[in-house]
Parts: sequence; structure tokens; C-alpha cells
Amino acid sequence: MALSLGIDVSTQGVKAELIDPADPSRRFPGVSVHFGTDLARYGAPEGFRPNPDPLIRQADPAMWLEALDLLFARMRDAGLPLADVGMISGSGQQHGSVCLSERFEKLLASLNPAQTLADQLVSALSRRYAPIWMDRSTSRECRELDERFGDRLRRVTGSPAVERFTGPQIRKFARENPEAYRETAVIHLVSSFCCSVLCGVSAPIDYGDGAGMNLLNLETLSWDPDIAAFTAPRLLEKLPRVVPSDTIAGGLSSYFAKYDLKPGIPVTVWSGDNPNSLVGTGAAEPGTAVVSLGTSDTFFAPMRDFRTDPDGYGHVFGNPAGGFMSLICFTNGSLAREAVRKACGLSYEAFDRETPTPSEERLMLPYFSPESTPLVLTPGVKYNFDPEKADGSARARALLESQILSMRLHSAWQKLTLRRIRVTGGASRSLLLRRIIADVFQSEVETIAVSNSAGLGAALRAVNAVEGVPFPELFRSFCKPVETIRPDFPTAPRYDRMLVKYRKLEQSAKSLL
Ligand code: XUL
Repeated sequence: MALSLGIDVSTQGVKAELIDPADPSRRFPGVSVHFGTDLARYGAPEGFRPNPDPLIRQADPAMWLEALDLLFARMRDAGLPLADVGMISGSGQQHGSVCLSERFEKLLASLNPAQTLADQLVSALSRRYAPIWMDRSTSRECRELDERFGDRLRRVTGSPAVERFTGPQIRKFARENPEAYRETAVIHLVSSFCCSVLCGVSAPIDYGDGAGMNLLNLETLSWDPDIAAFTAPRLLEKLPRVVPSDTIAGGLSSYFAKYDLKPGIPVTVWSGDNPNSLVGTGAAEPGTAVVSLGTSDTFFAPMRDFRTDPDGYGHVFGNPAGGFMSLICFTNGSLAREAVRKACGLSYEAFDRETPTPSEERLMLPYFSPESTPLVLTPGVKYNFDPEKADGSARARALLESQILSMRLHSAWQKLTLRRIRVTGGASRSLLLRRIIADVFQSEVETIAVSNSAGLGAALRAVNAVEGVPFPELFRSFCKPVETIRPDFPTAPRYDRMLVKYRKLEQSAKSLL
């Protein structure tokens, strides 16, 4: 069987995960591109263009295109056997939208390998910068959608109107810039945009990522005509088709032959980073949840029965392995951990060491930037203790325990019977954090060998779609746990108490922030 390539276009960079479906033990060197360090000229050290308004978070799609070219060049130069790749898929940060004019299709069909992707495609952008998932500037549009559709929006799309979701973002664009909106022929997500570039034709959106738009009716699995019509004029005409996650979007464009890739190999439709990670962590059976610790932290789990969060923080997306998945997103993940680490002058090791559980029950609300869960538009940090009187490691522990307590609090609506939590993402390397997750949830915490679960999930989806290998078989081969942390049972009452205190702190602060 040929090799499978998964590409992950995330907030801070782009990574590749190459696997050999016939030999799961075969390892290939990891290749990545970091927007801040490798593409510093875009002025987006954290993946978005700095803006004085903290609610506005936009990125340059040309940066993503340049990163793709650089990633393929690095893979080729690192000697990866790209000529043996027989299938590709990918993963994109969710919710970000790329608006393109009619030129897009024409330019894609005639890509010239002597030029770069960015140089050839930038003129097709009808909106120069793409709002990404960190953007919170659409409160007005969310209010309008809620007023118009009430609870129906949550019941059929799986989420109430959410600031970072694509529908409210499109409504704002159409209101603020009607001319550019009119010129827009197609609106892609980051995932379907990158997939289009690989196949040289405008690609569909999959159910996994499409559900993060406030536009997909999860009962009919098609765009909801009423919601689309209210969101923006003639929107249905501008949305790509929405399809199951194992759909082949097309064959690889001959542009990529310069990187030794075979033109025409099947490209499976891309999905969002969280749906891909659900697959990449092998967490498709009920009883397993995933905690992904990246720029944002997310908590997600497969869903047997479709249910929605009455508080509106949890979302329902399509599960690429079938059925649905829940997702709760906490914006202040690694960015908050970095802020506390720097403020306290701590080394990375201080976060990685497992230290004895303290008797103090210190808590903080780490809203260094606007937060999605709970919704906080004005950043602010609050403590239930005097931070000046606590040393750096006590403050770090207060942050980590608070982050995981918030996850437990806001995931309770799913009424999960958890047998295990699988952890992934950069910060899952922290032993202290893994220990805290095991104790706060009183659940086993498992780590899998591959840390880029979104890229691995994409590569596994491609194998499933192209070769028909069932997911359970792929999970047994590629997602075996390499370490299990068992909960320390005597800590349970401490965390039950802290959960009550945390809920009160959050409630008291919501009115202040
Ligand atoms: C999920 C979310 C983030 C992004 C970036 O709803 O907004 O997790 O997908 O990772």
C-alpha cells in the first residue's frame, strides 16, 4: 500500500504527518513551518495580524499558501519519499473563512509550477484577510441571528450563534463591505481552501468542519436555506457543497510534481483540526474523551445520541468516523500558560515536573485574551488569592488546576461516563498537567505516540477513504496508548470542593469582566 500524507494547517504553523499504512512502526522525520519564525515578514508571530482591537483576529491566506510551498520543499529536501505517497488529506484550524472571487477556479486550473502558490492565488482573494477562530467581533450579528431564530439555531446547527463561527463572520463582512461580498463567488473554510489548492478545483466542505459555521443543519446534513438566506444575500450560491468526510475531493494538481509528488493521487476532503484529532487519537468509541492542549484547549468526545449544551458553550460537529462529536473550546490555553510562565520567570521544566498536590485551593480566571468558554469579551485575570504572596510554581498550579476545572464544569452537560481521556497537543507533554487532568476528572489519562493528532487523523482518514481500511483497525495500529496515568483517588473530594468554588468565582466575575 502507498504512503499516506496528512497536512495540518493550524493557528501557529503547518506540519506534515507521513505514515506507512502497511507498517505502522515506520517513522518519518517530522517537518513543519512556523509562521512566527519561518515567515516573520507576515508580521503574525502568533498566527494572526496584530490588531489594536483584541476582538479582531485575522490572518493572511497568502501566509498559509507560502507555508504550504515551504512545507513541501522541506519534505522533499529532508529526503522524505514523496514519490511513494498515494493519498493525501488535511486538517485546518476551524471556523476561519477565505472569501474568493470567480478568478479562483480559473487560477487553480492553470497553476504554474515556476511560480509560488501565494503569488498566483492572492489576486483571487475578495477579502484580503481571513477572520480566524480567535475573532470575537461579531456580537451584533450573533444577537441578530439569535433574535431571528431563537433556540432553533442551537437545535439544528448544534450551537447557538457563536462569535468565532463562520456564519456570523460572513454576515458582518456582507454588512460592512457589501461590494466585496458581492464579488465573492465562493467562501471556503481554511480546510476546504487548502484542499482546493491541492486538487486544483474548488473543494467541498466536510460535515466535521461544516458544523462549525452556524449554517449546517445537522438533521438534514445540508446547508439550512433559511439560516443561510438570513445570514447574507445569496449565500447558498457561495457555499461549497457539504459532504461526508470520506469523500474524495479530486486528484492532486500537477503543480505539486515539483516536490516529487505524483499528480492525480486522490485527495480526500479536509476537515477541521478537532474532528481530525478525534480520529488521530483513536477516540471514536463512547467512553473516551480527548483533551487537546494547544493554542486553545479543547475538550471533545464522540456522541452516540445527538444532544446540545443548554448553556450554549458546547458544540456538536460531525465525527469523521461516523455520527457526531461534542466540542468545547477554551481560548486561553497555551497562550495563558505562556503568559503565567513568563510573568513568574519559570522554566518550561517547572510546568513539566509532577509536584505533590498542595493543601491550598488556589484558583484563577485566566482571561489574558477574550474567552469563548465562558464568553468573556473584555480580557481580565482574577484570583481567589493574592498572587503577590504566592510563588511562581503555586501560581502555575493555580492556572493549570483552574483550566482543567473549567473543562470539567463546562463538559458536564454531556453526562459522559468516562473510561479514559486521551491527551494531545503541545502542552500534553507536561506531566503535571496530565496528572491534574487524571485527578480533576478522576479518569485514566492516556498519551499516544504521535503528538500531531490532527495531522495523523488526516492521514488515517485518507487511508480509510481511499483503501477502505476500517477505522477500528487503523486505531489499533496507529493510536495505541504509550503511557497511562491513573487517578489518585484521595484527591477526589479536594477537586469536588474546588469545582464548586471555581463555579462561584466564574459567576462572580462574569458580571465584572
Ligand atoms: C474550535 C476552535 C479551535 C480552533 C483552533 O471550536 O475554535 O479549537 O479549531 O484550533
